[in-house]
Parts: sequence; C-alpha cells; structure tokens
Amino acid sequence: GDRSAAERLRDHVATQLTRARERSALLTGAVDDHDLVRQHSRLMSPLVWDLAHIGNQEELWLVRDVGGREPVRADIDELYDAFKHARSSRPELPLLGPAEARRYVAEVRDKVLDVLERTPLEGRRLLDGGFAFGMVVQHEQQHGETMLATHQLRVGDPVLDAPPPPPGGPVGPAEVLVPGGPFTMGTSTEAWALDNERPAHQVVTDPFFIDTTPVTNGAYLEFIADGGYADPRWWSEAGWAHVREAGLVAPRSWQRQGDRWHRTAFGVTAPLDPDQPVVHVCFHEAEAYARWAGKRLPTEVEWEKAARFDPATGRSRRYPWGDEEPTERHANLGQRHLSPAPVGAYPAGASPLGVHQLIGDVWEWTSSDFRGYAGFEVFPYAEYSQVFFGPDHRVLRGGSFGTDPAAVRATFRNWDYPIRRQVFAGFRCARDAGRDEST
Ligand code: AVJ
Ligand code: FE
Repeated sequence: GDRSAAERLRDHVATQLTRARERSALLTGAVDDHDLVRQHSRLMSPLVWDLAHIGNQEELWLVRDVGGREPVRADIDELYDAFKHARSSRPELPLLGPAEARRYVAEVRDKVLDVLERTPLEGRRLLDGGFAFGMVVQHEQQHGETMLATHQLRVGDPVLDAPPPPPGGPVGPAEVLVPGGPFTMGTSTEAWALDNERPAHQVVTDPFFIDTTPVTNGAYLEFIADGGYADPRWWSEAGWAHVREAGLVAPRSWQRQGDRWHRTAFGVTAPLDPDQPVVHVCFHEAEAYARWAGKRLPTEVEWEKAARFDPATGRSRRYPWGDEEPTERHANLGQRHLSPAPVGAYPAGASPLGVHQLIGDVWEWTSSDFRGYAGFEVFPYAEYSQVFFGPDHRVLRGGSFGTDPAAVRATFRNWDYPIRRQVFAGFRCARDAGRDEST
C-alpha cells in the first residue's frame, strides 16, 4: 500500500541511524580493548572516547531535548564534552571502559528508536525534516571518519580490510573554464544541511579555470623531485616556517626506498599509485604545490561553483552529477575502499563542465578562511561551527573515501588548521582566466 511521507522519513532516519552504528561498531570492534583505550596520536582521542561521546551527543539531543526524557547518564556529560578536555588529555580521564561504553550507546539508542516512533517530525524547527536526527546521524558519521583517521595513525598489523578502488579512466582536458557571473551558494532547502551551509545566497565570480581532477601522487612527486620542499619561493611565510620546523619532506606516511616511493595506509605499505589523488597533505603543502605549478588553490566560492553550477539552466545542483543521492557509480565515499581512487574512476560523478571527483576520494583544501555566510544564524548550537569562524581555520570541501554519503553534499563545509595532515585531505588547483579567455 501507499506509505505516507512521514512514514518514509521515519524509516529513512532509522536506516541512517543503523548504518552509522554499524560503522562505529566496525571501527571499535576491529581492535582489542587495549587498542581502544590507548592514544594512537596526540591529535586524536582514544577510540573508546569517540564511542561514548557519540552516545552522549545522541542522549543530549534526542533523549533529553527532543524526547523530553530523563537523562541516562547525566554524570558523564562533562567527560564527553569536547570543549572541556583537549584530545591529548583524554586517555587520562576516568572514561567508561569498552564494555561500559558499548552498553551505554546501546541503551541510548534503544530510547532514541522509541522517541523516533512517538515524535511527529514537524512543528518545531529542530524536528523539521527530521533535522535533529539527521544532525545526530551526521555527528556519528563524522566521528566515524575521525575514528578511521585514528586507525590510519595507528601503528601495527592491519585490522581493516576493503576491496581496492575501481580503476582510473579518461578525464578530458586538465582544466576547464568556469564562466564568470552569479550563482547560488549554500542552501535554505536541504533538510539536513548544517547551520554553516545556510542560507542560500547569490555570489558573483570572475571567470576562472579549475583542474578537472585532484592533484595526483605522480604530479606531486614532480614537485618533490624539483626540490619544492626546500625552495622558499613556493611557500607562504607561515608555510615556510612550518615546513622547516616540522621537517616536512613529503606527504604524511610516504617513504622513499631508493628512487621508488611507498605509502603506508592502515598498516599496509605499497608502492605509490601515481594516478591516485595525493592525500595527507596540509594546507601549506597544497598552497606551495599550486604556486610551483603556476596556479593557486580555488576559493571556497569557486569550488562550490565548479561543483554545483549548471551552465545550461543557471541552477545550482545538490551534487556535481545532479540532485540524486550518491551511489557507488558517482563517488568514492563511505569507507567502501581504504584509499582514494585513481583519477577518472567516476565519470558518472563529473559536473556538467567536466570536473571529476569533487565529491569523495579526498577532502580538498581551499584558500578560504572558515566564516559564516551573510545571514548566518547559529542552529542549534554555537559549538558546532560558529566558535570556529575566523582566520585560524581553512575550509575543506567535498568529502573523502572515509566520509559517509549522509555526511557530505556539495554545500557541506569542513575545516581544520592549515598545518593538519591527519585528515584525508588533498587538493586541486585553479587559476584566474583573462578577459579574452572568458568570452
Ligand atoms: C566538522 C569535522 C570539523 O570533527 O571537529 C564532531 C565535526 N563536531 N563533533 C570535528 C564534529 C562535533 C567537526 N568537523
Ligand atoms: Fe563530536
């Protein structure tokens, strides 16, 4: 029979909650208890902290706020408040142990599924389109990617397994011209879009060229071979200070063996694939490469225009390929593979202008600071994005192979410090188009 839109939305929410939990269970079940409680990097929490933090956020928003129910564990809120304790200090906290943390998240989830059954998904902005549930799904999936990054930093035998990504293919010209003029950036209609993606607004750009693919390992090797890491001409002042102080000579996890380069990922060392996008570079490395190549990083505005603007209609799409949700034909998302795919692996995911792999594979550094759009309103809490606005963070776009489809779209904004390399981040280049080229 016909199911109502409300029933379908409720089923969708339940499915997304379950998918997120299956992933958390996989990432926290793949290692033993000792590995769960220890710190694999000072940049990351112990995995067992992520797990109980996921449950605590779910309790705060869905059990207490939406459900109006009694707290499950009010006594642990402070331990799992990300602003109270730096990641480096979390192993010393009196955290729930692995078994306790698993019981806690399961108890919270039972209550949440009951709340979901009984709550009309309307009548209050927090509930519209299932937003509060969508926010919690995205939060768990974001921590799924964070936990995957912790696995990447973990030293030891491999514990995660996945089939290799699909092969690369033709991508057309190296760069395409994006016409100047207005386009719609951000969204006011995407139900689960987070506050920093809102509202939809018009932005006018100059014409510009953008690379049709992310920069590959092979291209990045040429920068290294040309002495790029030792040449201050390519680096900003802050970037040069950082590359010297940190002693950077190559992306994170690369090793030179004679004249061959290898890369270690998730405990497996293998020859570098020259056709895969480079991953685990910081903003400064991306910026230096672009300057060496005679180009620059795209601004966040340019990235979103390349990803969404359809020149045939003037409309902005939800994704480069159109408005349909990502499938495995469109993009390398969802931890289906444990690496980026070679360029040209997703022709069905290209934009109307022929720009490939904007969604999935690697997060892409942009040259933009993280700021609120004109008309930005905190919703529903300032600690999701507003407290990070300002000159300290750069925006990353598009998601990586470790990003779940529920947690990315062409309006989605990620951010980090310009020195960070633990993110599954790469980049593509852009350049100005002269007036004569644009007509
Ligand atoms: C959007 C990925 C920068 O991990 O710091 C998780 C997401 N916010 N819990 C982060 C987030 C609160 C956030 N990023
Ligand atoms: Fe969090």
